Amino acid sequence: MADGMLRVGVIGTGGMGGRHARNLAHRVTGAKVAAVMDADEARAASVARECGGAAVFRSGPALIRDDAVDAVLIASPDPTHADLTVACIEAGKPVLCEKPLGVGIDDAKRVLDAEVAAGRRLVQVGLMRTYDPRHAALRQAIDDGEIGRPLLFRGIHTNLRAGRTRTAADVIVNSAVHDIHSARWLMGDEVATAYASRVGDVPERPEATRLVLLQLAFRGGGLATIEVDAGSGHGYEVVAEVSGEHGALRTPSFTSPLLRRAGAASRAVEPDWLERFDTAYRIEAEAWVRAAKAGTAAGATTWDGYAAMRVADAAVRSIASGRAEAIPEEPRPGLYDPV
Ligand code: ISE
Repeated sequence: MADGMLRVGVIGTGGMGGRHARNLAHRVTGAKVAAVMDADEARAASVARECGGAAVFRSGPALIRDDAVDAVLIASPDPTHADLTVACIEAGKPVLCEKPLGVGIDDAKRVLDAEVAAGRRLVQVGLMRTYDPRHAALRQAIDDGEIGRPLLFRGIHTNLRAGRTRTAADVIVNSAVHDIHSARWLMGDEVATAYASRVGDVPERPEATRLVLLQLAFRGGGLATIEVDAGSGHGYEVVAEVSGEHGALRTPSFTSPLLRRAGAASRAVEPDWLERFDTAYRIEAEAWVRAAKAGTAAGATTWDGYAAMRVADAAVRSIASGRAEAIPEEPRPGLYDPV
């Protein structure tokens, strides 16, 4: 670490990685972007310039190994997450890996096994909703006993448009995984069974999925429903609601003011997660940098990423089987005991 600054290497400089890189360079104290890598070299070079002249790498593993990189942020496509995160663990470098921890349960398990074998927490998973002030306020109210024991989590998650063709597995593993994490965190429990159903998108492409609905049952008796609309057309919205024994909580959906005009009242809806969760991404990166410099770890753990993936995996199996799928109990490795 030069000048007390954490030298971060960013792998993947598209929408999400570019935002992380700019946050680290300009909005987070104690870190600088030392290196970047992207399959699109011109894009990497342009982000490197915006971040004060970071070195541009052609390969993720080479960036991870470089002595001028203290810690790594991974925001490349989902299929690369597990291998790159395992490489960071093997190099002994702290890593913030975007969710999900790969494209399926085998990927997530590989990362879990590698970190447990290393015997120390190096991985933070980009399940960042715990850093969103609107979600954190719900958790605080639950901790303060405002609603008693949580009984039901309801998550609504809409994307503006699907863009590419999204299968049910893709919508569940890439998008619903956030809401699964929120449900575990806000209910304070692990999921026992998952039932999932879907609505198709366009008849010409039967695998294309517009919407998924998940119904989860927790070990302690609580329930959750999660809806993800992959192409709502109206905007990006994430709502979390928890009903408890004697009260209910709901995150406010919008930050925009209520506009009354021409005989109508309306509110603008954010177009995407970069806007809706702008604050959360900054706070998440601050927490990661602080922890990496202190030799500790913060945020969602590999266990959280793995546990969310196990639920996602059961939901994907449920789409195929048409039945609720069980998630057998699995002991959490001691490495992830709360401190
Ligand atoms: C995207 O990858 C994200 O991480 C967003 O937070 C999520 O809401 C979106 O659905 C995903 O595709």
